[in-house]
Amino acid sequence: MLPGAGPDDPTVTAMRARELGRKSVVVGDRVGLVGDTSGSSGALARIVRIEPRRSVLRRTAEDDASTAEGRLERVVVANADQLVIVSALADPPPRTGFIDRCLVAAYDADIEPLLCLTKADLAGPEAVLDYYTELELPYLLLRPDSPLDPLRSLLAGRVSVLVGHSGVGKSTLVNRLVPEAERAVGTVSAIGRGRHTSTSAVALRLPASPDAEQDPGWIVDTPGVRSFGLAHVSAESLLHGFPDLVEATADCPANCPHTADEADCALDGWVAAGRADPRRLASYRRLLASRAGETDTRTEPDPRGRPE
Ligand SMILES: Nc1nc2c(ncn2[C@@H]2O[C@H](COP(=O)(O)OP(=O)(O)OP(=O)(O)O)[C@@H](O)[C@H]2O)c(=O)[nH]1
Ligand SMILES: [Mg+2]
Repeated sequence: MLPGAGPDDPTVTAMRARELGRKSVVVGDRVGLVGDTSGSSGALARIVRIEPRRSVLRRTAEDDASTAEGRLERVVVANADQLVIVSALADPPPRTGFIDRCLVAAYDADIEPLLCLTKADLAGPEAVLDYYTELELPYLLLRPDSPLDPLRSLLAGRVSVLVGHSGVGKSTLVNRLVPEAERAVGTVSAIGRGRHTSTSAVALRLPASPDAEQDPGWIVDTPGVRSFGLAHVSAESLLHGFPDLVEATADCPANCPHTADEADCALDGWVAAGRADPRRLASYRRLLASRAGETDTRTEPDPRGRPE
């Protein structure tokens, strides 16, 4: 969409120009165009420049930077202001380990998180919300008939990217917000996994509401992911995803690795004194261990103790 273009203006089709070299264009990029930008049928413009990115949301296939998969870094989206972490309350069940990873990625990329708990018609949010009580994490509960105004006002004026496991209802939500989007919606199999219905990320302009003057914003639907690898985030930055634990580390010895085998790590005393939830510390340490290649990142416990 061209700068200043309204929702009814034609979409311009453009291809990468040779000047770009090996730089890849990702969803959310602002680009410089030359050529036919009329948007008329058959018109083709060329992308000659990528503007500096305000934010870059990345993930790796795995956590361990010493493996090929861990080094394979993907830019999920550029220039996002808000990371909407979509988690179903059932079918598939919520995984706080996954949400924690998304929070780390959001803080690392300087993108504000918003937790959207979908399928509230199937299960209650208590277990998930209890786990996050010490964080000032904004959240919304959604069921198929929920009014969307609260969500729309949180999306207004910003670029928001939806992330979550397959089958949690990202595309369902996008279709409710942008009916013309007609994003394909899949079913969830008997074992509670989605079928990876969406296969590429797509940015959509949200429709303007008649009574609001504000820019309604943009939403990016992404394909479901199994995990959110964090090999690109330093051990120190991992802690930013755990604001409820950060304060305790002021009392740690210099260069404390914060691992369970570090006898002087102040995090144990902090949790023992009831100042943070022990499950949060366990989750942080699982991430630390997983970055060091010690554990399988795919076995995160369910907050309700249900095995995967
Ligand atoms: N009961 C219930 N079902 C829902 C809700 N939201 C979505 N679903 C169903 O969940 C299934 C998966 O929805 P999708 O929107 O395709 O999920 P997705 O997150 O886009 O999945 P991928 O594209 O595979 O990543 C569909 O059968 C939806 O109808 C909800 O609030 N309640
Ligand atoms: Mg989808």
